[in-house]
Amino acid sequence: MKRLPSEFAILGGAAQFSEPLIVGRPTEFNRDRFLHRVAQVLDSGQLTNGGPMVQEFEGRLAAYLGVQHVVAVSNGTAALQVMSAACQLTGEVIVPSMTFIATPHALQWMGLRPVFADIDRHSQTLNPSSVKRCINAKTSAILGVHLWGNPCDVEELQELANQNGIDLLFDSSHAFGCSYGAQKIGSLGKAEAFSFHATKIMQSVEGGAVTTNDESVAKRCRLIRNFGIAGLTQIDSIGINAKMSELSAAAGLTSLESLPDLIRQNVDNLGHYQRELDGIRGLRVAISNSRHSLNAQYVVVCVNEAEFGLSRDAVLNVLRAEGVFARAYFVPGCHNAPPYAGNADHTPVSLPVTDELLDEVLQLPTGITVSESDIFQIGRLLQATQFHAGMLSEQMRIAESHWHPLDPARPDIAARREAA
Ligand code: T4K
Repeated sequence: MKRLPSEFAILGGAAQFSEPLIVGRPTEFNRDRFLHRVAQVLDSGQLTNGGPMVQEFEGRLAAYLGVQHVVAVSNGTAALQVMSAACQLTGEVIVPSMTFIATPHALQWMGLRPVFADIDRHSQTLNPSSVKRCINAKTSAILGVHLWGNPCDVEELQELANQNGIDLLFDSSHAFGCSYGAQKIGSLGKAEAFSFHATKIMQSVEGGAVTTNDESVAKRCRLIRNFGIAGLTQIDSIGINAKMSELSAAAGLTSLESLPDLIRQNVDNLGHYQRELDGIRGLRVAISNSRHSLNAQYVVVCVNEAEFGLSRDAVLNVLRAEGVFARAYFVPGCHNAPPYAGNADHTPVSLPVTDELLDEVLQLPTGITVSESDIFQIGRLLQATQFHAGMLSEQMRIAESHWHPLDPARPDIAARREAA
């Protein structure tokens, strides 16, 4: 326990963790099984273009998710784009601003207009009454994001979509392995898009998938991801190269096998965080409705500056100096980023909850490499930070910030990366 402000690493004390704990560290999977699959791919001579590994991966995903069609693609952004094209979206698509920038960028890149609606404070997913205010004659779809794995308010959004004759789609990049009530996420709405990026609980290094029970959407997705090619001498539509490689599918299959263990560890870690952070004034672990089961891949904490005594950004700096590389996803908020910032066409309604949460949330490290003892130490660190908040705030203003030696955000390390 840090007893004096001067013991905090941000003010020059020793860092709590010499080996940093990282949000987004790729999850380990069974190396032998992966290498065995890599050898199978190399032996087969089929490295990409819809080989047996991708087909097996799609089949296993469909069985796991309880959905009829899975179309594996090269990454989550491509999944969003292929899904939008296959659903023949036009004009405007309503999305939350509290999401990774890929959600609106994928649409904008397709010539669609992302329109930002506000979110619900508790689930941090689209607020149906805000969505309703964004719908107009140009709207072709609502694209909900199951943020942090919290399911959207599917029923209300589906009702809105039905009433207005528009599609309901989901960006499910955070929600692999999560459920909406008893139903696995992956078969909701017209279609869902997943990311299997290396930082995700279910990963294929780079990769993604569109999942759907709509056969015609699945068929169009398969065409679009492969240049619209339907046969050796037949091209049926416009398309792009969004294919998943056999090596990515080999990684994905291996990752899928370790998923139950990873979810178990993450859920345990979330419980440890709740216990250790309970009672720290101004901190709240954000968790969604208990009737849904989560993969707990993100541990999201809200910092109430007035109660805690330090802003979220100050807490982040204190933690990072100690070797706890927490993040503030998704600052600055998509509606504050180019090309959307300051454009009422993208933000026709106010986003008060989004703006509040963008100032409050941070994500703490979890996953298989984060132990109960690590979480105990992080809890103690946050407790001491709150206890010394006044002094820390004062001294952090005066003193030069000290960085963890391995922090990639350290100005000299960041500058070297930029130059390279
Ligand atoms: N929709 C949503 C809601 C999403 O969250 C995402 C992706 C997408 C769509 C698009 O899917 P993709 O097209 O990416 O498949 C990361 C990921 O790059 C991104 O995939 C993810 N969301 C987003 C939430 O997080 P950054 O900017 O945090 O990445 P980076 O490089 O800072 O890595 C995070 C930490 O992990 C770092 O401390 C380093 C560490 N790391 C990372 C990688 C890749 C490693 O230790 N090893 C690694 O190989 O974006």
